[in-house]
Amino acid sequence: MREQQILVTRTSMPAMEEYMKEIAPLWDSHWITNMGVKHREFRALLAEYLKLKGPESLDLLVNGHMSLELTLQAMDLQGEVITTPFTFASTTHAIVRNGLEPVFCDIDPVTFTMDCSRLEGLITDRTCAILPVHVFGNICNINEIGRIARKYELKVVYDAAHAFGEEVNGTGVGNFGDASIFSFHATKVFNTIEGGASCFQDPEMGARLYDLKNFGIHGPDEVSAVGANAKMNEFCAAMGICNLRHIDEEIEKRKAVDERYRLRLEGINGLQMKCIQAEVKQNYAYFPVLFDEGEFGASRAEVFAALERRHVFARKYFHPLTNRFSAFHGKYKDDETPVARHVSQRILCLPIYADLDLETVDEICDAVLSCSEQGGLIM
Ligand code: T4K
Repeated sequence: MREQQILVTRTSMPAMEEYMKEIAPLWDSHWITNMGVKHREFRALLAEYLKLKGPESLDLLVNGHMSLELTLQAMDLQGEVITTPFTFASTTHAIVRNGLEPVFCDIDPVTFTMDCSRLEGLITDRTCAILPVHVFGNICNINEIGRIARKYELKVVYDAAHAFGEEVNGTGVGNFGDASIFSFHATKVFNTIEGGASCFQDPEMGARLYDLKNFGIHGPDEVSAVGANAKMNEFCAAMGICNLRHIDEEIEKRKAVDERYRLRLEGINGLQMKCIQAEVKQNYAYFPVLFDEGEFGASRAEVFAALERRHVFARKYFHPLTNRFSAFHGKYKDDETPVARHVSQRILCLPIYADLDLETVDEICDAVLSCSEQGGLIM
């Protein structure tokens, strides 16, 4: 059996020489942070790639989480924020760390994004914003969320950590809502080692965000706001510049992995694959699969163990739901989000990354199918 472990993802990196060439000028300038040349260049390139109005519509930050936390802070919100519990810790923590109250909306059983039919029922006179997540790169119902937000005069901040480079009918996802944040973490489709960005519509909000990421400093003699430090440094920006050159190629390779999974797992009873949204240009960030034990013939735990025996480490993104975190000491309940609970108990993200070869994808599919009577002959 293969000795090498197959993990849920593997960081995409440029050739070492390419990165060395990109960072070499930093040894001449000795300017390695505080919005230097690489930061400015990367910001402009990124705005173009993401199809934003221009570089002034986005800011670069130290990671996805701080992009989200400081974006909420820059909006000066108070009260309740409607969000989803089917997400990474960051989404809920960004709300709570701003002194805001998360209100959990259930999710759609197909896209796993916020179920908009439940949204209006959760709005109170304390609601100030909606924070939906384009989870796994599945795009939320942006039209319905926009309609409801306008009706009740609520802010909308999208957690687009998983949706880098995606488009809906040709519009870059960073253009939706009042703001959207991206994560450029090592585990993402596109990385800057650690990093993130916030895209926004209101330049005044953008200026407050800039203050929050750079101590409110406006020159050697002027500090006009109380901010933190969440700037992207020059080495991370340089990594972004390199990785952006190869991103389309990387996404194409991921697409081939996605297609192989679909070819092998299509039509298996009790196995639900990531949905396809016809209007979305996808990035193939994740390959989530939902197992219905009754119909498939094996539980999520059994599939997980079968993969593990073959040194394949799938991940239970996202389990537990954030409204089940012990950090909240039972304050929130997952029985108010039964669909999210159902999905969270059955989901497994199978490995997907640009360099994953199709033979290994076949091995993974064989292992999954071997758990079910439907694939019982495959060992
Ligand atoms: N919103 C959402 C919806 C998010 O999913 C995230 C992050 C955020 C906001 C916040 O963005 P950041 O502040 O992180 O930029 C990982 C990531 O750390 C996290 O970025 C990501 N979501 C989350 C879904 O996944 P873990 O705890 O699962 O990571 P870890 O260390 O177990 O890594 C997973 C796999 O990735 C490893 O098995 C192998 C591979 N890997 C990992 C690292 C660190 C690499 O190939 N290279 C690496 O350097 O959280």
